[in-house]
Amino acid sequence: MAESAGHPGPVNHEIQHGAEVAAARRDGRAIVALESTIIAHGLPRPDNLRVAREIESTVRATGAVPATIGMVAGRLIVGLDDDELSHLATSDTVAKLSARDLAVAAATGADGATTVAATSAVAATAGIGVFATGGLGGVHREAAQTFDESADLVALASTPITVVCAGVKSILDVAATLERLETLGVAVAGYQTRRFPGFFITDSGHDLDWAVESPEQVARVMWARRAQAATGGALIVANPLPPGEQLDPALHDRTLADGLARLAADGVTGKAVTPFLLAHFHSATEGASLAVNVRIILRNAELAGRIAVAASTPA
Ligand code: PSU
Ligand code: MN
Repeated sequence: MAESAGHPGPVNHEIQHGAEVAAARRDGRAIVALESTIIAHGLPRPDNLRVAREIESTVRATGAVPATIGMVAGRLIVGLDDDELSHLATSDTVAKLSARDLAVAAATGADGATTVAATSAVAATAGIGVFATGGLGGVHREAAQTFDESADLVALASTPITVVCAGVKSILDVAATLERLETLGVAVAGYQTRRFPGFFITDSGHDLDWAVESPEQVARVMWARRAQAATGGALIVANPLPPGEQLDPALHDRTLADGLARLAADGVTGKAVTPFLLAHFHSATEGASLAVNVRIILRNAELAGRIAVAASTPA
């Protein structure tokens, strides 16, 4: 059962905490926020529910508590329980919720999965400092004509949270996304690397100014940012897959070219673009990209758990 501060009136629009998260908050334990869009819209069924549970157990194994965020019947929940997680993983009427959609979805009693933008905003409001995902949204190819840039970028510009990811999805214009992150004041550091990862592939081909070497060092960055309070933006910890675990780069490039052609042919636009391309990868690579996608998320969950534990331990 979700727990909340309570509020008179028929519908409670406050953020509700799942039992495990509520207890972790009381005990001052490390918490890692997790998004639900990857579960509802990013990963194919039935693997999605199994993976959602695996992400949570990976976080628990580090000593941190997982808080998967999502909306069930208009209730915004930090720390979905297993029934709620199963519902979002299996229902056909789960909306994809960016930050702007949260209030409308709550007031209309919708079921929804939160993107990076929405998850980070809700996590920061709930006082959670670390969030793990697969790959961020960013600037789409053709954005110069379509203006399709993920709301993840602007959300991260004003949300004080550390996001562990494998870069941005390789379906995007990575160079343009890095430029926008710079403009928006979002800090980016490679985890044990100065190359920006390419999501399914280890190296996007772009250099980074900063590398962080350990969870403890990321915790020090978080403390320094809090002490300076100079900006309220996010810190991205870009965690690449080891080269031996990446999707074969040639297969990646072929699949992407084919997916982009189909996107144009089918006239897919807007928020359907990301799920369409991810689904194309998973079917065209006969599951190879899915296995890689799952590895990415689990590795990020593990690193995020270690960072959250380090950040909750006095220096
Ligand atoms: N990373 C993944 N799979 C996903 C996404 C990210 O490995 O499904 C989701 C995230 O929720 C991200 C969203 O916030 O895609 C971006 O969608 P859009 O490009 O429509 O903003
Ligand atoms: Mn978009």
